[in-house]
Amino acid sequence: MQLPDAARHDLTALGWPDDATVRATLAALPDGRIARVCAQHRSGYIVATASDREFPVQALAAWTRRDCAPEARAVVGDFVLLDPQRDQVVALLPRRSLLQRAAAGESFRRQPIAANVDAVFVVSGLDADFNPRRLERYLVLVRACGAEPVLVLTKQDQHPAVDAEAALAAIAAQGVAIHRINAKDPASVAVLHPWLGPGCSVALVGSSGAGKSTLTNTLLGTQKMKTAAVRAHDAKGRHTTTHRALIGLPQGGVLVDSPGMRELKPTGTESVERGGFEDIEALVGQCRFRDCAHGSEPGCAVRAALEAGTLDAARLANYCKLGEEVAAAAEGFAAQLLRKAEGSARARSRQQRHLHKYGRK
Ligand SMILES: Nc1nc2c(ncn2[C@@H]2O[C@H](COP(=O)(O)OP(=O)(O)OP(=O)(O)O)[C@@H](O)[C@H]2O)c(=O)[nH]1
Ligand SMILES: [Mg+2]
Ligand SMILES: [Zn+2]
Repeated sequence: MQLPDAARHDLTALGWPDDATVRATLAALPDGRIARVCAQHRSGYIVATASDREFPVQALAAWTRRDCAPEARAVVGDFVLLDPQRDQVVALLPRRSLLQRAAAGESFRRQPIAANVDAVFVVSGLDADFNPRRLERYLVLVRACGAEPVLVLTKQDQHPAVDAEAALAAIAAQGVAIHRINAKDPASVAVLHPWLGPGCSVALVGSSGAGKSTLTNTLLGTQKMKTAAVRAHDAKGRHTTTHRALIGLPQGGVLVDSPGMRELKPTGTESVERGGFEDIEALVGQCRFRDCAHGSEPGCAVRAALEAGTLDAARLANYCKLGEEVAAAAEGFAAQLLRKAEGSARARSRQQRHLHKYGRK
């Protein structure tokens, strides 16, 4: 099916980028309707098509099976092909990116957050909830998914100064854009427009109370998402947003607003070095010994930087902690795959023995 130009144009309003690879994918598609997943429900999805309607559709039967890997199912942001006659998903289209974390409590199950996003706004209030170590953690996960991370620091109108300039400068030095805004003020959020527009998709992540829904409403120009004041004593949010939702913007493109995250564990696919710690990685490369533990070894460039005050000890500790978490998650995930493979091999040999004994019925 060759989509007419008008339909292709409408798809960019849904965040479908109009580049050569995508045009080739479109041209190769069989007859059907392309839709984008706006929300996920227990039994199916809410999707939007180029004609801008939102409606419920049924999931593929394979996705409802318990052993279906979470990343094999459609998630918010995915493009799917619908049956031409019925409101039923028939295929998941190839993804450009998939933002994911390890499921809370279970380190070895991956939990997709949003698919096909070009940028991720890591939203954080400049209030008492501000935590540079948490921001570094977000950057590691976002960098691993292939989307561009952008730090969006909200509540600048209430908290113009924050005591973390060194940590922010280190993040900016890794090429990450940082913007301080008042999420309630349209003029202030205009600095984010370069990431928005036809064919662009942006996911908002961050703790509860950070201002993700406030920012969504300001960019949208209407109070679509519910927001709520944070607790006075510690500035923690109240988990106001409870479902992930894809929202079309008036200028084209989409935003994905998410519930605030309590826990953000790596999946084991990340690279801490490329996740915003390139400077520490470069120092490690300058240590005299390849297996330097940065303790009492002579010629340790990491310790020298700590002593010279050019490297922050808390940031170094976070780099080490995140590295250990990524390695443990990768190991746990591999062990789980192995257990699954052994389980199915045992089941196959049981079946073979059964066939041998009783023959095929
Ligand atoms: N003054 C000011 N208040 C803000 C700003 N951003 C958010 N707020 C307020 O912070 C509170 C929490 O904002 P929400 O948008 O509900 O936060 P959220 O990130 O969506 O939180 P969850 O949905 O719980 O994850 C609300 O009372 C907002 O009005 C800002 O830049 N300036
Ligand atoms: Mg919210
Ligand atoms: Zn060293």
